[in-house]
Amino acid sequence: MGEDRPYDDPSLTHGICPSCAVQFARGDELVDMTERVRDLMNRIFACASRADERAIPGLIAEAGTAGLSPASMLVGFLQPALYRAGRAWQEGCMSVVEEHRFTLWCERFLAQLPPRAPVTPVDLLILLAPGNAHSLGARFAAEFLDARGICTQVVVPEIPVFEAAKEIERLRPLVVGFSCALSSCLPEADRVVADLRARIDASWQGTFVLSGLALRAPNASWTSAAGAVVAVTLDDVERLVTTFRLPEPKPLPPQSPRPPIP
Ligand code: B12
Repeated sequence: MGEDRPYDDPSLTHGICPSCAVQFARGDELVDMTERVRDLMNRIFACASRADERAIPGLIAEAGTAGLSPASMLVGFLQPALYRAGRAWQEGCMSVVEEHRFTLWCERFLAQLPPRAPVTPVDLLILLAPGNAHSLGARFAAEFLDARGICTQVVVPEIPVFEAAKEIERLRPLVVGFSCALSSCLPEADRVVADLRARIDASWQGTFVLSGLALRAPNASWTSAAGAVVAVTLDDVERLVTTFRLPEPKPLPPQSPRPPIP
């Protein structure tokens, strides 16, 4: 079948970037590290299920010692934990009360992460779509995009349209994103986009984007009647912001010395 010696070398070969391959010349240390992180993930889920808030500072410190950034803690621990909680509720293994406690625990965890520095100028302002109480998604998105160098501000909970218009005129972000968790949010957010276009000072040349859980399959092909961009992934939003950023001013070509005036 094409095997070659040595047959008994089970070292990690696939999926490791070259710098990690050098760092982990032997696979054992890398495997041990993933075990440590997996164990931490399980303890986070257990503490959230018990609503044990006293455990939060210790868990954050432990994750920091393991080299995880706040964004990695959110994407690696809390987001899958919330997904698991949602599944448990769907399958009838978690009551509504337990799910609410779990979610509150996640909010407290998020609140205890090191604060993000206030950012200006703002690339992306995230607002909640009308009727969307799922504020965690919008706040997580802000953390992740900030970690990718997209200066992001988020306003939760939902605000009225006239307040949104004032905030957009004040911050003048390149992109305004609406977080839509429920399918019913999509036409509502679209209505607000049309309303905001009519209200906001015409000198603001930014664009609107709709994103969030509601735009996963089967809604991914949903189109906005108000002309908002529909973003399914954070990469879509990152690309959009990047295209809107003003190009860096090009350095002037070296000037030849002016000839002396005769
Ligand atoms: C936590 C939760 C709640 C909490 C929210 C608390 C809070 N402060 O956020 C509470 C208890 C309030 C809640 C209420 C309800 N919920 Co709920 N909830 C969830 C749960 C378990 C997790 C959601 C979550 O936070 N995920 C983690 C975040 C980080 O992921 P995310 O939202 O996808 O966000 C990511 C991306 O989408 C993206 N993103 C999000 N917003 C934006 C915005 C921009 C601009 C960008 C670029 C990116 C972006 O970035 C994030 C990071 O990757 C899900 C289950 C699940 N499987 O997801 C159900 C779920 C979303 N809820 C659901 C429902 C039905 C409800 C209720 C109607 C229940 C009820 N009968 O009362 C209410 C509706 C309340 C309302 N009006 O909005 C359904 C939605 C089904 C659907 N497709 O319509 C789900 C899927 C559960 C289910 N399986 O049925 N919920």
